[in-house]
Amino acid sequence: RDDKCTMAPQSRFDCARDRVLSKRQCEERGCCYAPLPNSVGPPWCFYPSLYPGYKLGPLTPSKRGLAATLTRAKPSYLPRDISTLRLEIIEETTGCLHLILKDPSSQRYEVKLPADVPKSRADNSDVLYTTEYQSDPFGFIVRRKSNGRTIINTTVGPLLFADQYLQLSTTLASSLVSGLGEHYTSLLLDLNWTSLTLWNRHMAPHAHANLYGSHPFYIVQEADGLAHGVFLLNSNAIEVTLQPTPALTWVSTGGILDLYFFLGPDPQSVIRQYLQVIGHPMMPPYWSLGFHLCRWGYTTTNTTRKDVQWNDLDYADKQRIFTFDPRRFGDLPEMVEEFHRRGIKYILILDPGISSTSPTGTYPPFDDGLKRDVFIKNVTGHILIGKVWPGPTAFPDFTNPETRQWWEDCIRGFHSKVPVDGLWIDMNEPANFVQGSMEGCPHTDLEDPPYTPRVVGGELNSGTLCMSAQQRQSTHYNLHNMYGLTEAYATNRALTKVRGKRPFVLSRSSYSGIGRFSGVWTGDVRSDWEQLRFSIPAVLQFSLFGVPLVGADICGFEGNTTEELCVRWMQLGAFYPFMRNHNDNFNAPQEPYVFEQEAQAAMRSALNLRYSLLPFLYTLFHHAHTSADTVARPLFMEFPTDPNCQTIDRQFLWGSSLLISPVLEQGSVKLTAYLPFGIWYNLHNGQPFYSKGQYLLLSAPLDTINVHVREGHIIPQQDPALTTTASRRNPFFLTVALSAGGWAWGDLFWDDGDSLDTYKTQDYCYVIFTAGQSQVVSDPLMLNGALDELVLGGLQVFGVPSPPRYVLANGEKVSDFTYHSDTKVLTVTKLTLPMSKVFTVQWAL
Ligand code: MIG
Repeated sequence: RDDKCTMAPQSRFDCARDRVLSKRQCEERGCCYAPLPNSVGPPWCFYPSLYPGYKLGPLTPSKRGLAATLTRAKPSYLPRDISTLRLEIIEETTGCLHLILKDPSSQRYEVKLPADVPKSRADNSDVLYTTEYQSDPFGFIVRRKSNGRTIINTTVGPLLFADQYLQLSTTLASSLVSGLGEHYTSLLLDLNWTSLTLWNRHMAPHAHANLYGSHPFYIVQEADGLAHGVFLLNSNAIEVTLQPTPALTWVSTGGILDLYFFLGPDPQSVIRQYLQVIGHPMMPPYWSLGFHLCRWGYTTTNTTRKDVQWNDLDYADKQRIFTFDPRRFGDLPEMVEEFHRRGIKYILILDPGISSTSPTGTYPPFDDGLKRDVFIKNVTGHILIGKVWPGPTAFPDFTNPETRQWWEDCIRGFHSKVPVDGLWIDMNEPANFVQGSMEGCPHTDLEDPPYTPRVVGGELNSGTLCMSAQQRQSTHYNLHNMYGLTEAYATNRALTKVRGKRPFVLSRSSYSGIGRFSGVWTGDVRSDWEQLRFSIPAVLQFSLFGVPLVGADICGFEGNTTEELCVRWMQLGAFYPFMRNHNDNFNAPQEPYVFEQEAQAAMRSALNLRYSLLPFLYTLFHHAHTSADTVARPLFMEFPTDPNCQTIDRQFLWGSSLLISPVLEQGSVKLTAYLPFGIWYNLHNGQPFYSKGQYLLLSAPLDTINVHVREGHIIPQQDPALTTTASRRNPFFLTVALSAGGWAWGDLFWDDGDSLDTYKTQDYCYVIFTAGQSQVVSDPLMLNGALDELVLGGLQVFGVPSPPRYVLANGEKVSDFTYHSDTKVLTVTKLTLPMSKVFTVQWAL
């Protein structure tokens, strides 16, 4: 017994995770007790090696893998322990292994992602993994076949499976772990005896708190540039404990253990394999990549009319959704029509809570909802009433198909008066100002489970609904983390049907797979420098989660911004895939136009830079949609074999070719930035840096954000304009960043920006650009309409070694070109080459 307890403190796995145990209680569990000087760090009560657990029965072949029965002789120390389990192992694809553990004798709750995820043809030849099993106590090991590396080893701790407590520990292949959002963390997670809870909560981003979304997925960077990922498809409250061994323990309060292992072998392939399970992100409308302006506190249409595209709750009559205040927003329909005439889009907020106290017959969303039985019920079968902005409210149950139909009808009715272009869905954790409901919650094991993960407020129903509340698919206890996802699906579907155009939805709460339906913003960030800095890992995490359309509230939401902070935030925000300046009620204004000339000029130049890059950004979204590529990309994903890139989260990439290095500190006019090996050209002037993979000191005066183009890439751009509607019609130009050998490649996806499923219906254009041997050539692979009448107006070629003697466009000499011998940039202007035809621009050295 004693030698079973002699492992190094680092290798201990906590046997008293669910409660504090005395020595006697610890030993009653059959665990080891060995106090340490510190109460933080390794546990005092821990499992001995080979702690008794499940025993593996014979492994029998199944259709695409193996299956077996697990049994345990003695129940564990947990209430309602499940002593027989069914194990299923499925070789889904070459890179994806799927392992399911469930109760064969009773149907437990299982996650069902909304709208079936399209399945691509599964190919499971030459799988990248091998598996091994320890039979008593049961454990499994997953290895990378190519090098034998252990990816997962669960024999280090016991498997526990009780009704409300499921636990599985594993070693980690390295300490470089990212994911497990949504939390306020750096891109790499802290493994020093920390824990992260996944439980959706209306909570301003701060450290050690469960925030708005849940994504039970992590990616591990292995030592040699390889990577793997793990997804636990489970929507119950989850706590993940990380320890420096390195190792990790999943604890879930319900459901089943449904685990996916993605073997990559490179980081981007891991994300692709994950997104094959949860779905690819939607293609956003082109206009949604423009600059969005919003605040809480545009209290009338007159103030909104300044320039704004969004309205917060201010529009609603008594804060009730699907109404608008007749006095302050009486001419809302006219305002939106006017926006549309000016090429501006309009979005407003919807909270899910439906006011339940309006006199009968005066508020159809509630009356109809009652009739159609769309609201979540409490345990006695009455509608659960909570409290949000309008006062007492009922909560739609979006797992019910009838609710989605009712929601569509509400949106259709409102849209016929106020033709919104998109919807912003807030408070959908769901947030509730009273705990559970106006009448509290019954005392049951759901409200007060045997183990409650560390959550803000201490109880699962803090700031939300009762756990015992009834939804169509299951209890709120099981479905809580899916509320935002199911609402996003219903909203996306409704907008699609009502408008017949590509929908735009922005959601605060999220769960795995929400990228199919919606973008996400990172909630109520504070207007300070620390939050500016942590917005980068926040955005990059959503890239890993398959939500490329993401951004933080530019200039900060809570508290007053300062001019300098707001300038720096607009510069960084110009490179959030979703760019919105949004402000809290009563705060000092932070629209670009309220600042001094110099600050305004800096903001304008950041906006112009973004608008000029929209064709490139849109093309990246196309690749995210069709190939599960990332848009805002961590450096490690693009340069996995460069150890310097493993930890970087103060810089990031757009796709594989633009490197963004923002200022994140007050008062700084320079910054140290890492440039991976190769030539990087300053996007502003074409100045090359020949990097050996090194840190450089870059100058960054207040009007500058550093952006570098990677050698070998061509960026399609357009002259910027005030709106996306106008900029889309401007001439294109290409930024050509030649490699040392004089080559470059780029592409452009283009369609009308607003129609549904253009990729599927083939109503798009796709053009490839190649540069080499002193020329740039276009190759239109697909030409369906949208590029007609658009022209290439010019190009800038970085890295042209000597002054060209002449320049030819489609074989004809052009006179409008310049060459800078100090930067080696060739600029050609005043071209009018049709984008829908093959073109060639040559220069003679
Ligand atoms: O309790 O609608 O995160 O963006 O402005 C606050 C008012 C409710 C929270 C959102 C924020 C929004 C605000 N909402």
